[in-house]
Amino acid sequence: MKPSLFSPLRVGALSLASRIVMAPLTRNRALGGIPNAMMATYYKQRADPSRGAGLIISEGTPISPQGVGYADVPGLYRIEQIDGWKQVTQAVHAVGGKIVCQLWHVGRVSHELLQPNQAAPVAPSAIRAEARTYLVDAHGKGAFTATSAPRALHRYELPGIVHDFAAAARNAVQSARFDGVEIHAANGYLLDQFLKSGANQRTDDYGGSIENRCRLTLEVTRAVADAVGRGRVGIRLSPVTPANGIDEAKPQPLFDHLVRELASLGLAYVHVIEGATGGPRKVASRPFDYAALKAAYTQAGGRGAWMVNNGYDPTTAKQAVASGHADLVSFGKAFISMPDLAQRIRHGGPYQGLDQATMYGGGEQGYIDYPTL
Ligand code: 8OZ
Repeated sequence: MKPSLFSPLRVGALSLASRIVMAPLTRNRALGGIPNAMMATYYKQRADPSRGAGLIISEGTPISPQGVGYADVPGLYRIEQIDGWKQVTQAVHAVGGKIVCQLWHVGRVSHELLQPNQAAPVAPSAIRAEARTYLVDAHGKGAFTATSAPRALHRYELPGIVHDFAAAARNAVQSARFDGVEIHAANGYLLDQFLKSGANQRTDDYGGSIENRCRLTLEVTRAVADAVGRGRVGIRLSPVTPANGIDEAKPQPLFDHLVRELASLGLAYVHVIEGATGGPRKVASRPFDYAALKAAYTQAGGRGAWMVNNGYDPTTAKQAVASGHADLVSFGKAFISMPDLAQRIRHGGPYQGLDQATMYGGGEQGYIDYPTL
């Protein structure tokens, strides 16, 4: 029988009740970078797999102070942050849910005011991102602001970044009790900056060839898999997104190579953003064959679940799973405005729209007050 959106699936070490995944969503409500009770409520509202998500991927979670690029995002490198996340995972598990933590280093998508000692953000090369970040002023008012000029990372700093990813993964699974982690290698952040030649002009063995540009992402993935077990690790990729000013002229051979290398690591899943993140599913200047990408992974022995994202609606999501295009589909904005999205899909609606004004920052409004059926 063909799988449906509502069929269970074993994903690495995790048993999921459905194929409906809540995508990672930055919400900027962790004051001072510490997860709070309001966040536990938000995730719990979406966690019951019979009505909400079969799997929740947390919002991007900085692995180190240097990895922070926005105000009020919840990190995972201080004891208070681990304790804050524990409340979240406990609330999710109490209703039978599953949650993995998205491990995030923003690289050049940051601002000096967010960095330790107000230093320049770090990047593969000293090339500024055509992007904006989100700052909060002394009065608590948030605003999008241009990113600061970055400095190029020294080669001797890279093992420290690999270490920070692995340490955060341990904090997530062993201390905060997440069911696993997702490595954020998408959307123009640090790992995507190393992958793509628009941001990576290095002349050492982390730049230039496809093999070299994939090196940091693969080192991070191996270290994280060693830290928490490969069955608890996923990775998120965005081959053609222009998010945060990132660009790659030849994405197909780059990502085909990357997923072939990932295939041998035995990960739980690969999560692919098709097209422009949160926008059009096609980027005219950057054609890409996602079926070929999946085939490259499978033919190289990849057995992880294949998760797709971006602009899916109930109809196209059902088709994606029934046709074998994907094993899992993640929904972002739909899960903000519909905590019981799975229930609504099962009943054919009604569907509830999103209030854009309350997406980033603020309090309970537009966060934990969306109604269920
Ligand atoms: C929107 C606003 C801030 C961050 C991503 C973590 O695009 C993000 C993000 C999205 O992956």
